[in-house]
Amino acid sequence: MPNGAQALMRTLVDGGVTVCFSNPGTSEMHFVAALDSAPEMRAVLCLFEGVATGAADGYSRMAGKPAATLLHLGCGLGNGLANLHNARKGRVPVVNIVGDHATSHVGYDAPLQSDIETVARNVSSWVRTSQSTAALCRDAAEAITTALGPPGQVATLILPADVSWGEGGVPVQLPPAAPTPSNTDEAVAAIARLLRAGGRSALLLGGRALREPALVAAARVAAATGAKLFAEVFPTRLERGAGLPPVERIAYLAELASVQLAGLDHLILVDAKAPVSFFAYPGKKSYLVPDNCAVHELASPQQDVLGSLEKLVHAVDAGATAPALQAPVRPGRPTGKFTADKVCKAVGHLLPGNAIIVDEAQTSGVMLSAMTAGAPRHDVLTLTGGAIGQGLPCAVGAAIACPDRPVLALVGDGSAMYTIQALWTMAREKLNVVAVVLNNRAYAILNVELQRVGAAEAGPKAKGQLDLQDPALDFVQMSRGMGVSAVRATTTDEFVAALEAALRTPGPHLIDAVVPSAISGLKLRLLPRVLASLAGLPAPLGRAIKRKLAP
Ligand SMILES: Cc1ncc(C[n+]2csc(CCOP(=O)(O)OP(=O)(O)O)c2C)c(N)n1
Repeated sequence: MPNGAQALMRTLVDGGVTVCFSNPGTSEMHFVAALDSAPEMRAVLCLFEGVATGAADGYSRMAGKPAATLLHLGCGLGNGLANLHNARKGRVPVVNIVGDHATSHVGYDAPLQSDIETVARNVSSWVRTSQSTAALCRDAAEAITTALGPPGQVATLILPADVSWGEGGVPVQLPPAAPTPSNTDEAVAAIARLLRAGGRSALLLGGRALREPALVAAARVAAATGAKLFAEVFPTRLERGAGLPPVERIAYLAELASVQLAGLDHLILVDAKAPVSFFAYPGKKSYLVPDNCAVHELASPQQDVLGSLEKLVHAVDAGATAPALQAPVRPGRPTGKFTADKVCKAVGHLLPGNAIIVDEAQTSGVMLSAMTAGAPRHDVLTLTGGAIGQGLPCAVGAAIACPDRPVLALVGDGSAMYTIQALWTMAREKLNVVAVVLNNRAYAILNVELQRVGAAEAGPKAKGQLDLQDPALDFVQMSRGMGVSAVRATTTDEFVAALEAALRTPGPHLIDAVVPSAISGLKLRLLPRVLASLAGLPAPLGRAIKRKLAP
């Protein structure tokens, strides 16, 4: 008979969980030993829990099934919380296995004793401390089923050491998945009626609605009814590029989102929430839906998104309507002064087909959407929960889920430093990741926010909290120190050459792109650029962008 840990391993593997991003300690040693009992389980060591949880998030977004994490008690789980938060907000399935002291040891308040369940609850919709070896695999099967959803969720199984080492574990198979209902015919018909009634309507697509089949269905509805298509601000996984329906993302800046949504009579949610601003600002609205706009829900996160959209296609008689599709168009090779925009332009110029872009470029990525709009089809994974330090780990997970696809991670220097250890895992696992650090030597976005919140005139101490110049971070040395080849680019030509070389050479590479901050002279420069990156371009900006994109 297997012990608890061995039976758990079998239950995970049989339940489709075949990758474990781990950072273990003593209480997890039986689980670690059991890894070799299941050849199907890939174990990936991460040198910080935030890397393990972010990798599990990225893996699951691309694999469409959960990975496990292996974390060490409350402290280890706590270290991984920020990226579990991102997974939760993105409705991404993750199964955490968190080791705990043996039940007989808990009463002694040993140094690592803490209230793990309390730590877990913040990010997990399912938390259980398994009480016995006999119950363990039933608990694990429930954790996997809950994580799978819909909606995808974070489930945390706490594994006391004696439950793990106890004899008599019995693997458990997952129950057959319950069918996911689409919205009712009546509800869909009501939405179809209002779409045909002639007001100004938009579909707001989120979650699973940003995958190709759902996008095509939504684009048919849009073409047949004149409704606009929006995507949520930070998509979990957006399929885009040449040949796919283009969709305009709601802007991060509430001022711009309000412009996008102005004049709408109906906003129809498809696996998405009604838009709110990221933060509250004095005198500004938090809820961004215009006052006279009615909100309807075509598909909730619990429902069948594609099924509901297909019902709507039928109800508006759009089955034979051709969806608008993005034409192939790439920007020319960038030249001249090196800026973050040139990095984005180079990405648009060189992006290989079927790539996965992980976008944590922050202010430096303002032009990324526009520059890659007509590139070969690709997936974009974004910072769903706003907790930075997600980009490099997410790239690890995406590359493990899709070993045949190139992964390009664009990360701000500030963001990169949170989970820089991800580079070591990239090297150890020989992942095809090109990491571009947009090294503007600042927390530049916070300079914007400092102005937007209307704080008092910033003095040197305040400005010092947003400045990363001294000492300058040397990402080339850090990367090489973790086994990832790296170069620094300080000119546009150097960057383009480095990106070309990195994309054609297997294995991980890092490019330290030393760029000026994209937001100096904030009001004059940032807002027009963000506006320009939106699909509904005002004419002069549209012309300017087209000039930039012209080969
Ligand atoms: C976990 C977490 N800590 C802190 C923040 C606050 N924060 C938001 S953006 C940012 C700085 C980002 O800097 P960088 O990645 O260099 O991008 P830039 O703003 O310079 O474009 C910080 C600290 C956050 N969002 N999440």
